[in-house]
Amino acid sequence: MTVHVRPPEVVDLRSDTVTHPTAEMRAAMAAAPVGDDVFGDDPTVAKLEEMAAARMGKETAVFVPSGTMANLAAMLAHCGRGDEIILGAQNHTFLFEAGGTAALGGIHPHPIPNLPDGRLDLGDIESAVRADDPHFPPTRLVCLENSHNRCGGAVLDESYMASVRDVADKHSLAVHLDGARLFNAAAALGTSVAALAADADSVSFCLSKGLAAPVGSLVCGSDVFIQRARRARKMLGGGMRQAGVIAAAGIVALETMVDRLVEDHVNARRLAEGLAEMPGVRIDLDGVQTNIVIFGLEHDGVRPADFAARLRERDVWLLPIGGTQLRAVTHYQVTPDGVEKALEAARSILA
Ligand code: TLP
Repeated sequence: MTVHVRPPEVVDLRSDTVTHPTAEMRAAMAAAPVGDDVFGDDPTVAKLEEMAAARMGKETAVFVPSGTMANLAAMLAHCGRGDEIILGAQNHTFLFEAGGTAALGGIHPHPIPNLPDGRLDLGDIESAVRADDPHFPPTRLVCLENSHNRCGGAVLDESYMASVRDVADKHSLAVHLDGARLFNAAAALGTSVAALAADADSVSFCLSKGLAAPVGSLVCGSDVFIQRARRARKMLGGGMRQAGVIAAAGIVALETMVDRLVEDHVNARRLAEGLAEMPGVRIDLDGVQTNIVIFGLEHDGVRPADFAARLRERDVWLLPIGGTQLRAVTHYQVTPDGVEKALEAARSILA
């Protein structure tokens, strides 16, 4: 396998997952008190879980290695084999988690279209709920995503969450929120993550994206639910021993990296506005609400994959997606100067 060590001059817009831990995180990791967390002995993990639950306004939390495991553990805790979940066809849980709910949980995904702003139409959710009939899998769960990755980082607000809750209550369904970037959504909306998660039974969020910790996500919910998620984590091989070493970075992430996320949003907007002026670039500026910029490229001479390759030669890394689009994600290691460098490189290729 080729290892792509990132030289310092590179503007890495592939994802906010590429962020490196800060010096403060590394110091905290070195100093962290630890214990065997599967025995419940790790004080640093316990502290992180308490902080996470408090931030999300839930009773309890469990620390897991990744956002993918967080979502899967949550779904295993909500559903049994043969149950069905309603989720967006563009949701990360449906597209990019290796089909884990079906493959490992025996859970039947029922995808419905996402609106361009990441929402699921309430009527579509209701129509997707199965009647009580032996032909059908029982519907158990609705899964939402905020901010919505594939929908360009769009955010779901509290009133939308409340209306999904009403539909879910009407049909006795649970609601899981994939809040991998919920802190970005809260920053964009000027509200708290707890307010955005209030109408969800469970919420997952990632420390290793815009918050820049090296590893880790949390699932938050009621005590009873998290007990089940904890068992699911063990079954998935995610029970970790002296995990305080990585939880320590997560604590620093929550303490120091949340308030600065708005800087990433300002940088994403500048990037989007600059790109919008270039020939062939198709971008909905209103849709750029957080740190993700998804744009189309219809240029006579340059296809999206070539564009990405030529940017890479100029030390600007981003990802082509789906053949016709590209994605750029800002984060704490992308400075305003880095954005200008990316725009200059893009201009020189598309001119
Ligand atoms: N997203 C990654 C890739 O997998 C696409 C990225 O670069 O954006 N939920 C959402 C909304 C996500 O965007 C991701 C990661 C996850 C869950 C999974 O997190 P990890 O990568 O920690 O398993």
